[in-house]
Amino acid sequence: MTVKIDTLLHESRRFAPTAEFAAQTIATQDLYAVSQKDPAMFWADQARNLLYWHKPFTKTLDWTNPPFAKWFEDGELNVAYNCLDRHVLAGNGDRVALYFEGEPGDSRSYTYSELTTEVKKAANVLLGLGVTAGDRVAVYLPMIPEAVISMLAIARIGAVHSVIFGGFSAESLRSRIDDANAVLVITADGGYRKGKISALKPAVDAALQTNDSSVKNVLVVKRTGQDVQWNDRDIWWSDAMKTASPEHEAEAFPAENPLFILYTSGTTGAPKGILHTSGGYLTQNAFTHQNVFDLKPETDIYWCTADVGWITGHSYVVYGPLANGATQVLYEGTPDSPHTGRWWEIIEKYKVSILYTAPTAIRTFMKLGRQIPQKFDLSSLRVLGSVGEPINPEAWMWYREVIGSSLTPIVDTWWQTETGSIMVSALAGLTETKPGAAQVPVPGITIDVLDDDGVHVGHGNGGLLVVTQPWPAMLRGIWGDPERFKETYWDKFEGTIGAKDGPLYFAGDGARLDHDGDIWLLGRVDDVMNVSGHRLSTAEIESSLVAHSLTAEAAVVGAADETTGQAVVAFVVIKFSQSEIASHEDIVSILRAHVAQQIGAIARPRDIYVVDELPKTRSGKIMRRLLRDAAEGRDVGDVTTLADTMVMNTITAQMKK
Ligand code: 6R9
Repeated sequence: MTVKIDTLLHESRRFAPTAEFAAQTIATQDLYAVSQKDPAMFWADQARNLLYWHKPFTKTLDWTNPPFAKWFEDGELNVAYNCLDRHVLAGNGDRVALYFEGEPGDSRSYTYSELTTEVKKAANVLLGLGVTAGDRVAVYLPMIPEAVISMLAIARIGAVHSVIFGGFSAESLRSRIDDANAVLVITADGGYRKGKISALKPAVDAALQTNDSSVKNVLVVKRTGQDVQWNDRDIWWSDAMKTASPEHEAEAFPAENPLFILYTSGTTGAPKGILHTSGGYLTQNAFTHQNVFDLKPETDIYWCTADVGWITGHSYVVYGPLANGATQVLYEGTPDSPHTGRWWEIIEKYKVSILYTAPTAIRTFMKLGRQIPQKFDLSSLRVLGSVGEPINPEAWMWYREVIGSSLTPIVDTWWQTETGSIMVSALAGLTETKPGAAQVPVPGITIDVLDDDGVHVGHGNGGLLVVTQPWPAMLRGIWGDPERFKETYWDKFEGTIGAKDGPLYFAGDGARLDHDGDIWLLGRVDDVMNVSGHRLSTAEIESSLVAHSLTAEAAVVGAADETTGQAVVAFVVIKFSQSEIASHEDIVSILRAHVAQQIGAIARPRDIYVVDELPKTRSGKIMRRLLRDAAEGRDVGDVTTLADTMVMNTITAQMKK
């Protein structure tokens, strides 16, 4: 939900951590003082303290060729070794790494020793299939332990994973596999979602139908036991693992070795493959996971509800927590299966102490009512986190009062697929929090809010959020497209006053500084929507709609939605030749299904309005702003720049039909 600017400055509630909490917290105020003196040196210290380096680095940061940064360049490490073996060697092999809870209620757990063995075996399976360092491997799995095992096994041998969210369609899967030239796909027969079995393998089969695919093999995890089509290239995961050796020595790779590609929506049609590398990424994730959440790996039970198909799952299910030796819960299903108290039941069962989730989930629970969580014992919770979109103060307060017994600190963490790690957030034991504000850059990160000319906006004003200095977990580029990388993130402020000390990273988010200088996020400033914390591009959905033979033209907007933050609303003009053939209802359901099939169910428009014409400027640009007004039920704003000023009247009349 986009926070309304004018209400922000009136938010006067403040919540300091209790004295008891503050007394035992890991983070110290010192972190800010030290990091401000020399951020790069601060990160070098963190890298040395938090990670094991097979070969220590002597160079910290190379920013001589911006925006291409290199961190800890001459150092060597193995990411999986850092997440696994070293904890076992330190005597923590019996600590539980994962408590897995399947949606139908099955559960299993893995200690750090067991997880290490599984990953070693999986690494040997990959090597046996001819996967070598630098190769790309696509992972298309439900939220099951094998997803974590696969990612770590790929990292262990120096290959690059590209995890594709299980909700994406065959079409989306194909384009991502092709863009990265993946040699292997790891998938499952299916998974459990919303009380049903959902299939995954058929999408892989469809994506690989063309014979020119770079994919040589498909490893298939048996999760549901449903029937699957079988091809020569397919191998059952369990067969391969049964005969794989549990011995595998982790080899060291350079700190800048690519770790993964993760596709995310941009302002234009094709998703961007965001590239992350190893040493810097792992450093910032270990640091933020420890200090933002006040993680005590010996005693905490941590649960991040994100799917590994998103960046939050990469950084705060896999890499941050495991690098820190945390014990965590991994849950396969949806919050309401088989009943609406499922999450709270899991928290009670495992005595979860740190919960990290998204505002859209919190708002859904708010609507269902507090009596549901109140039936469970949530007293183990001591830190609550939020991520994915701005959290409105009302949801923040509910989260704290109902889930956090009016006691727990809430950390609202702002970051992106591109930033790799948390950038702006309170630190649980240190910061006096404000409902609705992400507040302060984490130590080592420098953030500013600027106007279009690159001028700092000053307290009490709004502008655009920028990162002013390189940071360890920053994206290293867009896979195969260095130009787009520069253009999207670095060109915006080039040559402005603000950029005199170096290039500025443009995040695409609006922000406001309050009277204390604290940061409030205001939502995207571009054509990227945020639906339930997931990024979707207007352009991508529009191009899917116009790809259908019924459609002549389409415009998509993100309209405010009480539960999902924003919802996809589409306006379509039907081809004249088709307009007599199908009824409105048919058109709407055909097109909704079409988008779901082409992109994935998350992109399926909430509403589709069939209209005669779209509002356009004289130069032919669609004025989405007016459509958003209409979709949100507001009076339509200034129409004077429209070629036909009456068109919005016709559209609003047609929407009522
Ligand atoms: C981690 C993640 C990134 C976009 C980002 C912003 C929005 C994320 C937020 C937030 C306000 C927060 N966003 N966290 N807005 N407050 N705490 O979500 O990555 O999927 O790449 O989305 O999400 O608009 O630009 P990603």
